[in-house]
Amino acid sequence: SLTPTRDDKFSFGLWTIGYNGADPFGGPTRAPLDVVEAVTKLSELGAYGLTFHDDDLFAFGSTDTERQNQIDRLKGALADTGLIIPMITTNLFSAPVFKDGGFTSNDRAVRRFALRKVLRNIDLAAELGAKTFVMWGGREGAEYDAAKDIRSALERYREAVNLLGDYVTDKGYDIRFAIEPKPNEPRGDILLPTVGHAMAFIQTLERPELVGVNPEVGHEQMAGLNFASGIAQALYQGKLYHIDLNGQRGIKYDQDLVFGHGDLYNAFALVDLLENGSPDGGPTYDGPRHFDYKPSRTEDITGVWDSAAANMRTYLLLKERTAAFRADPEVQDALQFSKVNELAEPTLAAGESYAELLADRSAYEDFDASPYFDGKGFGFVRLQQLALEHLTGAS
Ligand code: GLT
Ligand code: MN
Ligand code: MN
Ligand code: MN
Repeated sequence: SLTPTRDDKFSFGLWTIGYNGADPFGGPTRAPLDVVEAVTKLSELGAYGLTFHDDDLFAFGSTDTERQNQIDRLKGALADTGLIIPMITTNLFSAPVFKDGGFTSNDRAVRRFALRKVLRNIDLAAELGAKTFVMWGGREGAEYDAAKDIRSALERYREAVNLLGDYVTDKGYDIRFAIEPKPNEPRGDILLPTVGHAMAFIQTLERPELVGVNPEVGHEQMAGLNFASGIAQALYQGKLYHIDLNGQRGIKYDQDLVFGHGDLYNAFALVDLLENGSPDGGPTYDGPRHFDYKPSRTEDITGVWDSAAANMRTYLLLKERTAAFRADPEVQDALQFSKVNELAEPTLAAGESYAELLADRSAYEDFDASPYFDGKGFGFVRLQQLALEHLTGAS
C-alpha cells in the first residue's frame, strides 16, 4: 500500500520539517514550527517517530525550567499520538562556542563542555527510550591544513566516543551510537568524511560493537560516491545502525532534497537493498527509515507537509517497484545471464588451497580466454534497462 503506517518505521528530524528556510544568503521564509504541532502532524501523516537535537527542542542556553517545560510538552504530544523517539542527537555545531568543533576543538575547555552537553543529552535519550544516538560532527574539521593536527583530532574524537561508550555501559542504557559522515559543509573539510572513513575509525574504538554509522544519501553523493554501494558495505560489516534518507543532485552543496528527488536510480537500488537484501539473500535493514531533508525555502507550511508526505510516498512507491522488479521472471532470467548469483559462490572449492589451484590445469593452462573477446558479454545493460522499465512503471 502507498499509505504510510507505523510498521513502515518512517521518522523525521524536528529540524527537517522545522527548517525555517534560512540559508547563507537570506533569512527565514517560514515561522517557527512548534514541537507539539510537529508531532501531531507527523502522526497524522503516518510516521512512527520523531528525532531531534537538544537545541531543536529547547534553545541553547535555556534554563532548566525552560528545558523541562519543552520536554514535558513533547512527552504530552507523544502520549497523545503514540509517536516514539527512536533517535536523539546533540547539536555541537550551531552555537558560536563550537565554531572550531566540539569533541575536536583546539580549545580543551570547549571539548570538555561538548562532552558534558552530550552526556546530559544521552540521559534524555535514555529517558525517552531512544535506541540510537547519532553523532554528526559537522564542525569537527578545518579550512586550513596548518590549523588542525588531524592525528590529534582523531585521537580526541576517539577519546570522546570511548568515554560515551563507558557511560552508556555503566548506566546500563540500551543505546548504540551512529556516526554520520559528511565530506564538507559547514567546515571546509570534515573529519570522518565518508562511510568508509567512519567504519575504519570505529574499529579503533574500545567498544566497536556499540558504534555504527548513520549514512546520509546526499553526504556520500557530495563526495561523488555511490550511496547504495556504501550501504551494502555497511550492512555487510554489520554497521548500519541508522540511515538518513534524502535527495542530492551531484557534487555540490548539501541539498537535502526529498528522498528520490535526486539520483532516482540510486534511490531505487537503495530501497531494493534495504527491503529485499542482496540478490543472494544477504541482510536487510530493520531500523528506522529516517528522512533528513529540508523543505525548500520556496515552500509555505502546506509545502512543508506535502514534502514530508512525498518522502514517505516515494519510499513506498520504490518499495512496490523493487518488489515487482525482483519478482519479474525476465529480471530473474537476466540476473542469471549476468551471473549475479554466481558471485556468491566461493572462488575456491571447499578445502581447496593454492596447491590444488596450481594443480588445476583447467584454471590456467587449459583455460580459454579467447571467447571473452567479442563474445560472452555479461548483459548488464539489459539488467539496468529492466530496472528502468520497472522504475517508470512500464512493466
Ligand atoms: C544537520 C545535518 C544533518 C545531520 C543532523 C544530525 S544535523 O542538519 O545537516 O545531516 O543528520 O546532527
Ligand atoms: Mn544533508
Ligand atoms: Mn543527516
Ligand atoms: Mn543535513
